[in-house]
Amino acid sequence: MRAGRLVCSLIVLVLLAGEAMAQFSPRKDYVWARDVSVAADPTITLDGLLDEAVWAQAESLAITYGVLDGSSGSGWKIMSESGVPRDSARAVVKVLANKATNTLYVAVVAADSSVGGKGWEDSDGILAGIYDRTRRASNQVTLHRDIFISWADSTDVGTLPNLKGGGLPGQGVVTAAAHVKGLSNSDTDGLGNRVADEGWTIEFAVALDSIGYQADVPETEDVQLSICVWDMDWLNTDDHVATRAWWCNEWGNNGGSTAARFLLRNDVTVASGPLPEYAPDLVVPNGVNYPSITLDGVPNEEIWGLVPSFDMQYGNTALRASYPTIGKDRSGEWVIPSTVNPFNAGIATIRTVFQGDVLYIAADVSDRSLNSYGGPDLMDGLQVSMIVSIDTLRDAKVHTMADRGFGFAVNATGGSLPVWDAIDWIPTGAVSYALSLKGTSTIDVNTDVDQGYTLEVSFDLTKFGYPAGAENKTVAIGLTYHDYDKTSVDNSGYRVWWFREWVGKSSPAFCMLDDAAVVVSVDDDPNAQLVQEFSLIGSYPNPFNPSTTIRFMAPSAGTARLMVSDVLGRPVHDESFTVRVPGTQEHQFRGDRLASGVYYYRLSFAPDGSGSMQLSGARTMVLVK
Ligand SMILES: [Ca+2]
Ligand SMILES: [Ca+2]
Ligand SMILES: [Ca+2]
Ligand SMILES: [Ca+2]
Repeated sequence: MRAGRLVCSLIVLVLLAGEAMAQFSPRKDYVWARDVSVAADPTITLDGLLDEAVWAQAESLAITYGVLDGSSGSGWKIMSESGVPRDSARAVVKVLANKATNTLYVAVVAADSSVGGKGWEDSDGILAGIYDRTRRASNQVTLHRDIFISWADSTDVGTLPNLKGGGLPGQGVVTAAAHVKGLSNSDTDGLGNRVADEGWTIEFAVALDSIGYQADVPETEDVQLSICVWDMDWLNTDDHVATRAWWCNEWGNNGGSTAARFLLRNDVTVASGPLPEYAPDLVVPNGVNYPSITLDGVPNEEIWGLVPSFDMQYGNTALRASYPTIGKDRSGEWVIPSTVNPFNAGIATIRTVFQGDVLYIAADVSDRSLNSYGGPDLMDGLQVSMIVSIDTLRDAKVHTMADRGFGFAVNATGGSLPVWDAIDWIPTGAVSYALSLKGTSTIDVNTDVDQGYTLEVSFDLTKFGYPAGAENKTVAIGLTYHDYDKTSVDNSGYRVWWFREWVGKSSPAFCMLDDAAVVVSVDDDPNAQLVQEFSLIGSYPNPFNPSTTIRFMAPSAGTARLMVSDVLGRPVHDESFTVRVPGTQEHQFRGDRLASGVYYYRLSFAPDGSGSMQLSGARTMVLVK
């Protein structure tokens, strides 16, 4: 113990106030819904007319055929092969909320020279999907309500669109009304002369109670609602053509790609002025001050011990509930139905950092049964799905950004096996990775207990369409941790995902490689006076050779004791030492006289003069010589 010295290393996310925040790349997958309950007249009458004064104070966004709006899932398409759109789909979406009635209001204002339609493909209107929290199950995260408001079954001249969809209407979720500027379902004046319409307006309300959202809350509520605008024109003429354009997701939230987010917060009102920042789902810190990471599968570089982490584990609903924004809704798990219990879910600890144009992801996985790749349901490994910002890889028909899934699996010899898109992208240098087994782990041996593996993956973002040196790059990713266990008592295959399970499924996390979030070490602990209780932080590096540093927090001066045992529980080290000053503590442990292998350690702490003693849980460290 370096007695008496307040030594610690911790991450400082240097968020330079003001200017640095303004450099955040604007994300395009959300819109704020201002509360109208504070307005002099908060009444919104659902009649398709936006003549209420509060609509003039609504936030809005444009959905326009042929225009990229910056959201990874947005796109457009033409429904016929031969037609040429002259008056393609375009609309402005406006949004409000009323926290007193817990209602979301949405208006869609479309410009359209030929309003109406008939049949599924040949109609005007919107297809939207709203994520329904009340229908969520642990392994079913995409349950949603379709909102389909169109002229699909309205063939008579002058009729208005129908409201239908999954669970609608009649269940009190959505109420809608429309108004036409022109003559719907007819393109002529009855004398054979073409008559152009001006457009249509749809005004609808979502009863938020019915789908598990709350508008009157102090923290941001992320209502997941995407909108696709359908436009059929000149149905009975040679110019007949139908087009669509969508914000974030073509098929509602049941489809792949991105969930659009309507944001609610009780202090964001029509009177509250500038809108708050909406933080990224994950801030990836900047490792510019540290040596380049060596991609050897062993995340023992100092910087890996300093960056934040999060865990993934099957069956851990509390953990999932701790994920940011829509990660609470979209993260989930799946298990092979025939799985034989008992089943002992491991933990994957994920860390991210970037250096220059390279994004690094490290996983530290505890796994008692390692097995070589036998398919997506029977593998040990990690999958990273990523929306790729390369314009040449956009889908030729729907124009959405490309979506790729990179799999990194344990192979039969204890090394690594690239799967799915990793196979094609590794040779280009865009993706690199290495995997390392922990301790005495073996592959496909079902009579022992393994410890798991560690993984380091890198993505050269210049090969994913990002300009070299670009500031504050944003990346949409999802992570899936696959675990297959086969022992004398257990045969289980499952996967756990953070934000999204697969390519093309549900919504990725919006991650920002924040130039200003610089990882630095400091020889001073500003939080030392705030330490309330004894806690063991962990050891770095791990694996180690020959020394590692154990960090813990002490609330006062006292005596600490470090106890180390081998995998069979035999003590190999027992040492007491004095803590002179409260705060973050470091204690070095050397393994010179020990053999390679897995060791467990626990720490106890007795505050001076208290007569009591606290004991930490056991942790694992691996000595590799
Ligand atoms: Ca109205
Ligand atoms: Ca039309
Ligand atoms: Ca390394
Ligand atoms: Ca396993």
